Amino acid sequence: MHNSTLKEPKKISDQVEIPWQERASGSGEVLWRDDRNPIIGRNPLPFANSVYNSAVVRCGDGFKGVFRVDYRTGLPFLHAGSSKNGIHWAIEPAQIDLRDENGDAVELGFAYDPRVTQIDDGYVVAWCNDFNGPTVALAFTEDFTRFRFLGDAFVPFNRNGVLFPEKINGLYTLLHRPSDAGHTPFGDIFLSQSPDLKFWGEHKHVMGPTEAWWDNKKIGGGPVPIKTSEGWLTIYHGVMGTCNGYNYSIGAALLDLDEPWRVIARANQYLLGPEASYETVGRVANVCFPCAALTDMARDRIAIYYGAADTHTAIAYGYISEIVDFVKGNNCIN
Ligand code: BMA
Repeated sequence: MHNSTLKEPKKISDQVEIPWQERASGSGEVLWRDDRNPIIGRNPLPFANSVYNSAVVRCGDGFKGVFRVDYRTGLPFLHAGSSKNGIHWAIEPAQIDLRDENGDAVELGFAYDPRVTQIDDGYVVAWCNDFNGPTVALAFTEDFTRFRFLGDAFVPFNRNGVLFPEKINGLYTLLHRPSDAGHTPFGDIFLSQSPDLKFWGEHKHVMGPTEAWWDNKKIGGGPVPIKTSEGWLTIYHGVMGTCNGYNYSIGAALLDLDEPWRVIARANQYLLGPEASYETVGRVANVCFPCAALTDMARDRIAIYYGAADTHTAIAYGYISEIVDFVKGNNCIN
């Protein structure tokens, strides 16, 4: 991937079936859980206590992913993984092979909450990186074997970097969430653009917490936005402050296709919040943290991958058109 030779995005293959289960009869939920959840449970690797807040994509005749792996030191790092069916994942025992432009290995202090975007002739990983404190870093890969470090997009502190799947007005477009060094008690989603994934500008404010209590503390981007006729369907996490701590739920909004810093509609309530035991019990209780979505546009299906209680990886399903209707029908934007 070089600026001068940018190619058209590859067509995402709809040949590989994404994971799917039908909504239980009688359920009125707009998102519903896979009954095999959590698909990744505690202690999935000998040196790791948990894998969660991770990103998966279609790739070849199956699926690939970049996973947040929390070591028993407490520090998180990124590992690649692969799957034939999107449910059973083989996670590499070693961290991703990250190299700089000279081919030298890049060592990270910590790395977490990856998102993966298919764009141009490969995939861009955005994650929260240690750069004298957390910020958003990017890497490019074609094969999930070798990753080229593209650098830190912003100075600290920042998290929740999510790259759009195509350039908008000729520029790469990244959602991100400026923050502080700790468990940030505030947070709005901003957007920045770049001609080359290196120099970022054209900064815009997208949206912040609302007065609805479910997301009154902070919000942050989730899976890669999905292009629909009604706008970019953007699934995000919204955080409520309670007397027992933060509560993370999954919300959705529609952003303008050409000017995605303009919010067309935003649901005034969450689509899925912590209820299941694997969401309410774990290292951090009451967390549903979406980082990826697989779509089957022909069949209107979405499978949302989310971290549960900072301990497990889980999947929820929905119909894309129903989510769009839910956002428009419960809109809180004038
Ligand atoms: C956020 C991030 C996420 C985590 C969430 C809940 O600040 O650290 O990785 O899932 O808190 O603990």
